[in-house]
Amino acid sequence: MAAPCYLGWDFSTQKKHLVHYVGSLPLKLKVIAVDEKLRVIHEDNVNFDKDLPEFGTQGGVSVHKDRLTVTSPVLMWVKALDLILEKMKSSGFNFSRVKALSGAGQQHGSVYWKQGANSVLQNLSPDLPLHQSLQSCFSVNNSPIWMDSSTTAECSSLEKAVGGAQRLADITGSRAYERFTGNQIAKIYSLNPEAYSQTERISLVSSFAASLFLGAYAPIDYSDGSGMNLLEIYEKAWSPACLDACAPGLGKKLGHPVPSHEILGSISPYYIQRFGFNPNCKVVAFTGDNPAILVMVAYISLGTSDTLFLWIKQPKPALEGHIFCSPIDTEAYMALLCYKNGSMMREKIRDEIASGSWEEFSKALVSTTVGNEGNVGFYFDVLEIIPNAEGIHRFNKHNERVTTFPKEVEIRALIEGQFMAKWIHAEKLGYKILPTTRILATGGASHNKAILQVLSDVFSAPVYTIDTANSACLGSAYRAIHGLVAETSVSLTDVVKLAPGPKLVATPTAGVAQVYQSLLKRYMDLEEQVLKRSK
Ligand code: 5FX
Repeated sequence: MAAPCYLGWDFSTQKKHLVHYVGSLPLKLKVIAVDEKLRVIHEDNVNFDKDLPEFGTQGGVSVHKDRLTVTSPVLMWVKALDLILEKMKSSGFNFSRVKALSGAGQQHGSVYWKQGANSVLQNLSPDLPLHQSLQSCFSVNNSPIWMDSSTTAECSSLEKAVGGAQRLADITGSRAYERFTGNQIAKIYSLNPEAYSQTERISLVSSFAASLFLGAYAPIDYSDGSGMNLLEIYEKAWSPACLDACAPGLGKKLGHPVPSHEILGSISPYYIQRFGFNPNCKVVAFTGDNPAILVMVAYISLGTSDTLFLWIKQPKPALEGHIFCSPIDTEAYMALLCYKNGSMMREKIRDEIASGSWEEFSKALVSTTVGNEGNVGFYFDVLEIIPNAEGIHRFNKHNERVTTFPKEVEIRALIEGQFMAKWIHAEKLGYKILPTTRILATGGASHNKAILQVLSDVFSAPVYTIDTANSACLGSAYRAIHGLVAETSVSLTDVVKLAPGPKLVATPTAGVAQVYQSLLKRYMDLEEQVLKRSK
């Protein structure tokens, strides 16, 4: 028998920059195969816009006239899977080698299966592509996705129904967010009650994709389920109060959530007959794209927006950021914080005062001292998520507002400020920096050593980098392997030992911890001031 391999699917975003409001659209469906030594042996993708022009999407999505409603055609995802499997087949990929598969979906997006769809899934004809068999299986053809922000009214009524924003965060890990699935379902129920009542099952993009491989409705996993404003993150069960506030009979339509490493079953006979998959190939629960890449202790994506992922044992849900159940360890949690003024802000300052050159920018940064001699800055070109403030605010060492800083001071204030903000808000969500903490930096700025040094100093932890162009796919392939052995208490950390390791790029400078201890406290107080002024 040919050597086994594992597939990781990515039904999410092209670049792992996790940009909530700008750029980075879900352009492609991707797959990676790794062998037992975790070497990548095959990669493929389908570009939604170019390969499936009949759906008329831009970046795989359709932005509606109100600019707030954003959807993707559900059949586009199905057809993309048909295409990619055919591509793999024609390239000679040996499907019989696949021992297990798993995958990632963009978080929060939802799929509405019509009455009877499960039986269609269970009886797929191997002579037809999936999209032909499934074309009448959806009660809502355009799936709301994570970029949608049209449900402000539903968010308010959900928070009200459960006793306020903090109460909702305490139950589900997040206050109400427009893109979170419960609010999207509530909108569908109120605008189109008929479609809602015809719906037999509601999947997330991740569990929908798993259903396609399983040939039956796949359950939602705890981790992706935490992005719905519906799951009690400690009990790991749907919250009756949240379900009732969103739509009637919702619990039944969602099915029971499962641990993220659960083996859901063997692959559907359809894939065995049509592509030559091994009948023993296992489908491991799919999860969200962000959870799929959480394989390290702390993770900072320095993309267009900056995103911080944290591994947390005792979370403190707050009005900002999100707590999700960990996809790796059922006892742990992950926190996610997203900042809009990330790399775009750094680039803006670089262009304005460092002649557009990263070299000049870095030179200025290293020419200044840790702590910036007490000068602190807040740089929010667009309205920031955390804190909800806007504008540029500079303070000297006496906490007095100043209108300008010299070039070098400005650059250090920007970088130190961005990382101090992350540290402070991570701490608010319950994150503790331990001697074992490692920070994994990815995205554009992860190539800039001077910036990473500041990150390491502020967090007092070593910083590593990895190439993450395919991180959600790779994370999914590793999770497929982990799913097979999780029952024997092998941890994901053991599984990924063979993976190409992250590269150490910065360690904390001796003696700087004290400098930041007092500066972080000041930064927190000044942030309060900035927030008050922005209101
Ligand atoms: C996370 O909360 C998000 O909304 C995004 O990062 C999506 O998961 C992107 F797919």
